[in-house]
Amino acid sequence: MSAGARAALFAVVTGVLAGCGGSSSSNNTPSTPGFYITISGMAFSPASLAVPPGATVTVINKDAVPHSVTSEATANAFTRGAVAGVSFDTGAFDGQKSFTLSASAPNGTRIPFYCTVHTSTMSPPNGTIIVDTSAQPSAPPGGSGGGAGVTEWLSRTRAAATLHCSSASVAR
Ligand SMILES: [Cu+2]
Repeated sequence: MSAGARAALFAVVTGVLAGCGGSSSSNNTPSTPGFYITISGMAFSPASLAVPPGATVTVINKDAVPHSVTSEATANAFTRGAVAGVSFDTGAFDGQKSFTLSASAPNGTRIPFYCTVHTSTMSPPNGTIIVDTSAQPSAPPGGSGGGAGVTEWLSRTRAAATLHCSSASVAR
């Protein structure tokens, strides 16, 4: 997505949400743009993600078994490690877990990560976090087993906001 399209999308979403004083979510599915890694079917998606220093990455485990997102010094090392002093580790978890990238992470650093539970049996076995000061958040992954398109996500957001507004006005 171009920066322009992204800015436009943000403006639309902000407008939709601002229309009735924000929106609340009743389930665990993330609803705001951010930095997401989904693990589903023993696979990391995306395999490489650009993240600005200091940003929080949310990892969503859709499998019935625990996984982790753990930094390593080199791909296929399968031991906890750091690159340029930057490390992270969700620990093995079910559901959802977040970690925050160091605010001092040097731009351009590429940090491989793996799953401590499944190591080489993951697909791919290693992912990569790329420190990028210009990286922008993306729409949250949605639906089952794959990322929903931004358009679908936007229409869901809009529907939720509309529902929220109309039920609020009925209550008055
Ligand atoms: Cu795993």
